[in-house]
Amino acid sequence: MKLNGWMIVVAASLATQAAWAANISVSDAWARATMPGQQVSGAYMQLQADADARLVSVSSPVVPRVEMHEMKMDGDVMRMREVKAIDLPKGKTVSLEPGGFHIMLMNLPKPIAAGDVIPLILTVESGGKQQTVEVKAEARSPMGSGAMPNQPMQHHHH
Ligand SMILES: [Cu+2]
Repeated sequence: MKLNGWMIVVAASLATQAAWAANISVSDAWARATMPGQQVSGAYMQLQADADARLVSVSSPVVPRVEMHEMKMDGDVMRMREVKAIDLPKGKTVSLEPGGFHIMLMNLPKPIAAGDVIPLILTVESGGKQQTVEVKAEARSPMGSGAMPNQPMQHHHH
């Protein structure tokens, strides 16, 4: 299946949508292709919920460890930290992007090549209930994006 840059993925579970479920739209999901030997990468997308919701966890069948991170400038150093949840306020487009909130793909067993499709399972909480949203993120080459400096990032876990 060929994925184009702009796509909408809606949870399969929404076919039997209960009254409480938030409708989650996901667009422009992509992951960063890696260099040989690089075991960490990032995934990015835009999310919109039609009810107040929170992204509470992300997993992937092909990535051993997935975390949600926030990147912020601390003085002149860019730092990342893990966050427990990312708020998805009703009707607002929330961007997971280089330099902000992002999904961290860790302990990668093999490199991610441009064009690879990384399946991600988002767990979203809304109205006290949880639902999952399946997203397919297509890998893009770091050369093509140029949005993140090609240097090691400092991770701070609290
Ligand atoms: Cu990170």
